[in-house]
Amino acid sequence: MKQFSSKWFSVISVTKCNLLLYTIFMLSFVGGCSDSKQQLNVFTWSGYVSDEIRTGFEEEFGVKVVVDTYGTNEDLLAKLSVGGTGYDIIMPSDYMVSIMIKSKLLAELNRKNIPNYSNISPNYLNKYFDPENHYSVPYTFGTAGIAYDSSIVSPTPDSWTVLWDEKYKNQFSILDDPRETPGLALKMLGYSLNTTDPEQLNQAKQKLIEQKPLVKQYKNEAEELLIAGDVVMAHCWSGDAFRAADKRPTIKYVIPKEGSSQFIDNVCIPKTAPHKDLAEKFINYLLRPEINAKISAFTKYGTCVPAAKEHLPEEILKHEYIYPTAEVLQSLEWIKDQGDFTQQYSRAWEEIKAK
Ligand code: N2P
Repeated sequence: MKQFSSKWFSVISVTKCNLLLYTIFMLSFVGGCSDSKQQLNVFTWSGYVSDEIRTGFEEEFGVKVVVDTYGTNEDLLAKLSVGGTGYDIIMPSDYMVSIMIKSKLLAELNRKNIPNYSNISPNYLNKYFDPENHYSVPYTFGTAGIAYDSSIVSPTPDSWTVLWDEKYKNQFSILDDPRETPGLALKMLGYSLNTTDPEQLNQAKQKLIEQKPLVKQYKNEAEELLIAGDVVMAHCWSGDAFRAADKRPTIKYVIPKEGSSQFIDNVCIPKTAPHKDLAEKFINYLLRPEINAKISAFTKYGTCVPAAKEHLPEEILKHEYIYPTAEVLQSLEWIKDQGDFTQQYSRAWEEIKAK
């Protein structure tokens, strides 16, 4: 009897043990499932996709979103040109959309999968860089200008020439960008930032070489530098200036009187995207008015979705530089794809940096 019961006991233990193994197996399977969730790979500018936007999409669609960042359109192009990056979503600016269309790097969007496309204001559609928006959907728009700490920089800067003032030696940063940076010197000299005149570009290059000993840092993510007080001025993109001003209210932004650049950044899907369907769902999500409002509030750039404005505070809607006045708009140029001459810009910028 004793023997019998112990036999039964061991049978029960084996069963228990199996149950335990089975449970472990099932748990690891479930864990495995979570790892094999579909993944959306986003490649974008820093400060463009907030954790809230990312996790909101992850939770609603049961997927994982991974966000990587780049600093210039040219870095994005270089990465994409080598192919097979695994990226599903990218956010090139206007002129880069046109370069990428010509280079056949973008997938055509299936508008049927993006019903919220109809939320976009026609003001931001059918632009020269993608005349029928077959490949791009506008994300945000902004400008480049000068952010400055108004408690230190005086008088209030109104010209690009302040970035050549010895007084601010080692106290300002300049964008590290083969189009924006020569562009600022061209504007200061009174030329178009799209010049194809080698002599004008050469003058701009000399100016930037002359400026170099005064520059603390060439950097595209100026926000942190401004907040930390590492610089008192920055040639930067408007959103970065306004985000810095949130944390350090003495930071102000100005578009110099000689004029500057403006951009629309766009959401596109690379031709090599592994998850095109999911990418279109993501684009559709970004175009929901309440989501688009969150994007504008976070990035401090303008919204292309009029219905998003209902969810935005006055201080953003009335912001003189987020929605520039007609006078400021007149002084702004879009950076254009200058075909073969584009290389001259990149070369000039490399030469300046190598000095
Ligand atoms: C980065 C914003 C960059 C926009 N914070 C430039 N197109």
